[in-house]
Amino acid sequence: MNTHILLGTNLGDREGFLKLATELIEQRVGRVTRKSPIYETQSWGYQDNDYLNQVIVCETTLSPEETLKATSRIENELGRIRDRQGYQARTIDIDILLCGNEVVDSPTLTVPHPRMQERKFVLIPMCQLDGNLMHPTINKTMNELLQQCTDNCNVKPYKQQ
Ligand code: PH2
Ligand code: MG
Ligand code: MG
Repeated sequence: MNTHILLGTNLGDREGFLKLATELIEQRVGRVTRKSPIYETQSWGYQDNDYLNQVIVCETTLSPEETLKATSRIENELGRIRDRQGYQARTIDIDILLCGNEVVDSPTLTVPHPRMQERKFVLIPMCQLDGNLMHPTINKTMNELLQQCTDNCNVKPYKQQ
């Protein structure tokens, strides 16, 4: 199954954390077949340092719940600290966006990611990978979702890649 995963980081060696997270995902979840460009993005939903965001596609035989377990462990190993409620700066955040066309709604995991369509820092890299990809429950393409998205947080390509 093709899993789309969003990486986000706004603390420490951001580029290094993207690279490390991708390597660990490749080892433990499955082959990483696609990577979007990296974007530098304004913090969405609260005031904080700018993020680096990237979407990767991973070919996996794990179930979505098993993927979540593996990615949560990677977040912990890369020093992510969750010590209060709400958003906070993080070395790495690994969010499952899509698991093929599967729909998951459990107490620990919701797929498709319930807020992806509200966020340009997700939709812009998704469109770079495949603007014609259909969202499995909204039934609109990534291009259509980006066109109708009203988020005005800044998203710009990061350096030369
Ligand atoms: N993640 C959040 C909250 N805000 N803003 C940006 N730009 N990128 C993120 O990955 C991000 C965010 C919660 O996970
Ligand atoms: Mg997140
Ligand atoms: Mg998360």
